[in-house]
Amino acid sequence: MASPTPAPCPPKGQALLEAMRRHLFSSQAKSASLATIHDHYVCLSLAVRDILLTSWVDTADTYTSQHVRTATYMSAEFLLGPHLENNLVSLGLREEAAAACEALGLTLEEMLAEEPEPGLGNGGLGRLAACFQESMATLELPAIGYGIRYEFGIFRQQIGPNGQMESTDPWLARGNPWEVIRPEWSYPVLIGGQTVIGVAYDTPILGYGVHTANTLRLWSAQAPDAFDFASFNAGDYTRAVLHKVQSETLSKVLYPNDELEQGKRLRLSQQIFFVSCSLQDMFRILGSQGIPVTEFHRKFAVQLNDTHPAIAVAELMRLLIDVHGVDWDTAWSITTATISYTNHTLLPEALEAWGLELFQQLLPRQLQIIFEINARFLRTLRIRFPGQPELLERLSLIEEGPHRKVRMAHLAVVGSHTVNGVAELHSRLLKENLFADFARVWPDRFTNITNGVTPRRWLAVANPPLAALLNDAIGTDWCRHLDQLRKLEPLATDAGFLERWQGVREQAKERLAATIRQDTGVLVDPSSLFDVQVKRIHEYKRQHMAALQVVERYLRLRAGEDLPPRTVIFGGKAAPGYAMAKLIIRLIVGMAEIINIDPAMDGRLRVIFLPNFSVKLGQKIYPAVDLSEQISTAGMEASGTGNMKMSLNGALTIGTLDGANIEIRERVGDDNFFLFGHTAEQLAAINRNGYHPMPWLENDALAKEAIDLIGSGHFSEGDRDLFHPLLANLCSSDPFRVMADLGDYRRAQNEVDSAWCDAGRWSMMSVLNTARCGFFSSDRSIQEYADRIWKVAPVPVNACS
Ligand code: 26Q
Repeated sequence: MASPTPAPCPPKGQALLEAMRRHLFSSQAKSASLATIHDHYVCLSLAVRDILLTSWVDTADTYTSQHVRTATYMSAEFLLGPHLENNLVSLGLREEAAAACEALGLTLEEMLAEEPEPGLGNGGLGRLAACFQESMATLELPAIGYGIRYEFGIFRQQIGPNGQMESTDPWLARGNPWEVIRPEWSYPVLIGGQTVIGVAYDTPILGYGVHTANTLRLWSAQAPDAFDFASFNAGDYTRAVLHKVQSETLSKVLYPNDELEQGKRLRLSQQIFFVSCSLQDMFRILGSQGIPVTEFHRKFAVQLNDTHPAIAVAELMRLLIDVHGVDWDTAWSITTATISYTNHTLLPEALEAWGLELFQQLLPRQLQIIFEINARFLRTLRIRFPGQPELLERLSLIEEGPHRKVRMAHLAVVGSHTVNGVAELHSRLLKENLFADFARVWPDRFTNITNGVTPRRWLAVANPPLAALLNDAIGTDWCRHLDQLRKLEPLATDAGFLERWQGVREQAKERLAATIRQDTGVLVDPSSLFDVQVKRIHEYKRQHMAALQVVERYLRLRAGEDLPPRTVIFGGKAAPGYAMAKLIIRLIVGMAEIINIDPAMDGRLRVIFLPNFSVKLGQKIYPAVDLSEQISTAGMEASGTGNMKMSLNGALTIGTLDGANIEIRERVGDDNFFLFGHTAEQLAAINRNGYHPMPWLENDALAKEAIDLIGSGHFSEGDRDLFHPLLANLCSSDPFRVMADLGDYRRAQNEVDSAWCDAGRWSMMSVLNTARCGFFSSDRSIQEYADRIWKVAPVPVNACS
């Protein structure tokens, strides 16, 4: 039989194909006969890189020659996810790449699967930084992202019978075709009396459908060349090398804690390291353009992503005063005109505070500056609010007591012109609670900018069948102007369209079912309701409440109740030192083990814990979600962004009035959202009267039965002690008010079951969720930052080279 003729390669595909062949020889030094899949992945990436370099170089040229005002986004985390497919979509080359791969006997899917993802973030905050980079490029805004090039990103999670196990993420082990080292841009940073050098590594961030490619600049720590020359001369070679290794550990690993665990010396060193390098880089750019340092704030707007880079307030002061000879008052006006700060949490235990001794050891000059900022700040307060020493103590940059500490959030607020929260409720609570005193002092400093997600990665890349259906139904504008999704509304009652919608959703669910089978070995029914909670594991996010609900469902099914088939899918990492979060994973795994083999379930309940939730896995999960679980204790989730990704892809939400859920519900309509639970205000009132879970539990036979079943060892091979800490916590203090919301959660879940049984109505609600979610584009968030905070305008880039 004749071999099948290869598909004809389109012209651009032809160019990609030739570039791939060339790189196999010139970059990988191989012939086709020896090439591995990874070699081919590298070649395709390099071929794509060759194409995007034009935009990158032209963008840098344009920004330099036009002396543009520039936004810089400082973040300890950038959870980028894989680059290849995103870059292909931005360049409009996805089809061409698929054709080029085919011509080589490969598939684009295999290539994409080869790419290790840069997991340089923990969760929401890091992913937000990545979405924002992409939106800034798409909106043609001059912007630079500054962060740390961690050699090891967020740990890899494996799931065994005992729950989570961690292993390292050596994402750079096989090289990284997406970065360029810039050894000419490296800066010294003095930490604890020793100098560390930060070397720039640049990654291009392409805008969608424009010629702009901005830069993400990540710093890697290097010991200085003449490192510890003294001990080397003295013959202590080994000691010199050890010291060298020590200073290079600065950018070794991302701390895997979000919200919790503090006070680590290395963590503070990481913060000053990347902040100082970034600010020195800005001074270098200023100088190279002949702009005086007193114009710093006209050239740059600096956004602090939470308090992790808040040391920038003191470091910018230090550089202005000590290095550039500016006087204090001028330096302070420049600093506060430059910096703005985004807060991402209300949880008091998550607020960064560094012990004075540690600070003094590592950063004595910066501490001196902080004391001076504080002295001047308190002086003005004393005049404005005479006779209120408690107020001054509450506002001070220094927390008094036996262990005095620097409050980084206070430093950030005092050193910024604008402070924003990330959803309306969160921003209101910031003003009413966490920063209430500051809001009295500076009422106009506080504002809200609700988070968003990029529709390129979270719709066009993650869900090609949905993207194609949208293109067909409402044109292609939605990808740059997500509000255009509104045009879908009339189609929500169009039978023909709903059928195609169903088809798209089935495809996504079948794709996820295949992944589940691969990753867990469990077969799930793609026609069952996919009920999904993926996010970091945290008590305030209440995965344990969802787990209790699953146990209740199991009991009801065993008792013969007729409930529609559900597949309940969990995913997310627990901080390695967070015992309760790990126990919650252990519970879900134990439940899955028993429930998935129980013949009494008769295919009506499956429980899955998908290991190693990541950007890559998220791209497979979000499109396949029927029910989005957003069930945090009201007032605790600053915004959430997974909620937006799911709703955008047509999921219905079951959720509390927390974070951006409130705004999602307002937009999609209360008929298309399953609301339950106490509000933040109601919980505050309950707290004032003294909360106890027992009265709630005593009136709830089903909840008691579920808790007893867990306590009996049913999901732990007879071990009655394993889950004791979790159950005892729920029944005694229940800090996250699970028991207060459990009954109403069950009611809402019952409504979900009935709604699911009317497939036509469910589809209509699904369409309306997508149609009404355009607001949650990160383009809209970034437009707000640019207009209201940064005052940065677009600078279109033309092809010039
Ligand atoms: C702090 C000190 C020491 C070590 C680690 C940390 C640390 C690291 C990461 C503290 C917090 C984080 C991450 C926080 C985070 O992801 N917050 C989430 O931000 C999202 C984007 O705004 C919101 O949508 C989420 O609601 C919020 O939880």
